[in-house]
Amino acid sequence: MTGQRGADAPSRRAVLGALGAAGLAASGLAGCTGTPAERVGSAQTAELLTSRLPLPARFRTALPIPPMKEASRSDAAGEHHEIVQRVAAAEIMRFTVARKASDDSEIPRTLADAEPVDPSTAAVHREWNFTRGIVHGQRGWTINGRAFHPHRMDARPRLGELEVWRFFTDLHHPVHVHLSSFRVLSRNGGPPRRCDAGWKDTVDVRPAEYVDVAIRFIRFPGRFMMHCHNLEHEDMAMMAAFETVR
Ligand SMILES: [Cu+2]
Repeated sequence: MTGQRGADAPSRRAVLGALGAAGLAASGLAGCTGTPAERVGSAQTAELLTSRLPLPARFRTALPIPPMKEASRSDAAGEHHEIVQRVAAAEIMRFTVARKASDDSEIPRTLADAEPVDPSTAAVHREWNFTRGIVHGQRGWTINGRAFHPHRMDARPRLGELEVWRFFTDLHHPVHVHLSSFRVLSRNGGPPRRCDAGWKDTVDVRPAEYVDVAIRFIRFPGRFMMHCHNLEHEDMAMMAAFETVR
């Protein structure tokens, strides 16, 4: 966040950034400043908004979190628990707009030129199926029916080659890939959503959906991860390791 918690702010444009580490990251900051806000960047794990602050005003930025019941967990004794998230909103920051300031800032119509990718040049297509499954004999979450194992490489992408990865889901899974950002090509075979534009580190795959992304790993050979960004799911084995090779 720019500014400080509870601090005075001038009446000019503010940029609010939030890095999310919630169990389920389906949340948003939109509208929280009391003035129209525009999204200038987003991934599932981070959101960037800008808004011109009115004078005088006091407002709080709150993070609305939809009520949800999601995830289940088995504890060490094998006992099964449903996790119910009841938080409706969390207050994360308070502003007092206390002094006038000139501001002729404008948001450009185009924020950045993301170079086009041509999926027809992809060297490899891979499919990743995010579903409930059995993890060490208990209910958990799996990718392609398998629980995470740190020494098993589930893919070996060649550095520099374009790949198309298709993510299938049973329920809602925000899919996060380490090392390289990717571009969302399509959802359920149709066009991507508006929020899919630009480079992404995570794609929010909705229940019973499949999403195609184009990804190219460059520079670093080694072992990396992909996983569902829902903490309860990644903690219950919904991760896969892959190794980039030359
Ligand atoms: Cu998940």
